[in-house]
Amino acid sequence: MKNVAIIGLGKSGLSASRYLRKKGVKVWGCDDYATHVQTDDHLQVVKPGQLMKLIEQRMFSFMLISPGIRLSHPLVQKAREYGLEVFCDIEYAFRELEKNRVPIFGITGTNGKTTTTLLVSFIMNHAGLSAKPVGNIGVPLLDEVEETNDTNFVLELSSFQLQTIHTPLLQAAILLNISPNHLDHHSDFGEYIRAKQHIGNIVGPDGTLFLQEKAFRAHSWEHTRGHIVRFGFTAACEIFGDGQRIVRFGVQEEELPKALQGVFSHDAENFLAAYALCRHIGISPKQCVDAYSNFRKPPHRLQLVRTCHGVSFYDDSKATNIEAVIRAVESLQANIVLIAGGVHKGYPYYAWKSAFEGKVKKMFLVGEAACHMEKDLEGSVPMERCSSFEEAVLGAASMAKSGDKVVLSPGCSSFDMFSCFEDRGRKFQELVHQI
Ligand code: UMA
Repeated sequence: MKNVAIIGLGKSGLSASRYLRKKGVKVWGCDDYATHVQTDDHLQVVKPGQLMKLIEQRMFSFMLISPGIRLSHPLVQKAREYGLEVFCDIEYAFRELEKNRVPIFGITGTNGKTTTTLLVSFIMNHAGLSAKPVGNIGVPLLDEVEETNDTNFVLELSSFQLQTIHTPLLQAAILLNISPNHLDHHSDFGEYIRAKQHIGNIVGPDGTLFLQEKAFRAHSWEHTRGHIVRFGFTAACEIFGDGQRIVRFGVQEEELPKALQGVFSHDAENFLAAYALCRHIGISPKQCVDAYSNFRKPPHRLQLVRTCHGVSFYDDSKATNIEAVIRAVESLQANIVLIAGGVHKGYPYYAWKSAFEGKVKKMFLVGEAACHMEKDLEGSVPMERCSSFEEAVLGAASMAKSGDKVVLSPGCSSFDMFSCFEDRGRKFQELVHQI
């Protein structure tokens, strides 16, 4: 019987374990923190020290790591020292799917990847193609791998996952944008950039990488395997929106969806990326544009929750990095009361200084990031540190005047106070409805 080690027994680890069980493989699982996973016939849960010994005894055929496991993790280091192959559940799924010739489209970027993954799937479904959003969106790919898959997989990929995917199986891919994020996980910004760029190397032969114009200009792409097609807002791009129409390879195609005409926002950019990919596989311009008018963004993305006494409350809990908060502030008119903070990810907040000028009237800060924000933004915007999330929301609500916007756009992860960003957003909405 084959033996495989899995590190991290969360969503990805348990999904891989279920899949391997069906193949008759014995799984040895290990988690540094979780205590809820029980040993059964096919999953033997062991302590890190025991797993270390089993690696030394050359017990395993390979090691699967969950996305949240750093490559510097001692078990990963040990595995590599013993020549054991280490990769994530998606790489394993790719190896399984390689023979099936299933169309897989990869989507990554610092911001907008979940929305774009859903949008691409939505347009495909609208055009009569079967499509399933999978991956970082919360659906482990291995859960969907079957003997005969007859769907298009639209695969959201994080930088964590990209680091250990090598099989070039993507039919096409989108890279939406790159800005500093996850510096608590990656050794530096350079490593994060390389992980994101790597999506261009896992497209198959003749595969295309649809690349944001700004990212194209900011980084070097000479080693990218995929054929690069740029999308954006200028005529330098193969696919661009001029505020009115979409131009593709020099041909004026459909008018932009009404909601995106005259705007050059990240929503418009996400749409152009989805449009580029969907046109690439033969979906008509009209079908892409028509689908967009029925598409609803997932919650917690600058979602208007309620307007009360002239104050609008926005839930942007998904904004877990610097750039996402800047986008939120740019999208709204002045007089913003901003609730920010949570788990500090290791980057400075200086970029907010100029972005907030004349727009953000006060910040209410929570979590361990609060002291870093106070230090980095000193003298630029009034700030108040709060001892709880409730205190921040109620404080922001009570100071806001008619015409103001109270915005939860944390710029940080939520794990110090919540189980996930959705949980934080739900709590915000609940408090807002009580006001
Ligand atoms: N763990 C350890 N040691 C460590 C770190 C983690 O043992 O050093 C254990 C934890 O105790 C936990 C398990 O590993 O039990 C969790 O593994 P994980 O953090 O890799 O999370 P999963 O539950 O497998 O979920 C992952 C993605 N999570 C992360 O990348 C952090 C989910 O993305 C994804 O939906 C899921 O796989 C299915 O593909 C979430 C996410 O936050 C949404 N992604 C980040 C983002 O979008 O910014 C990258």
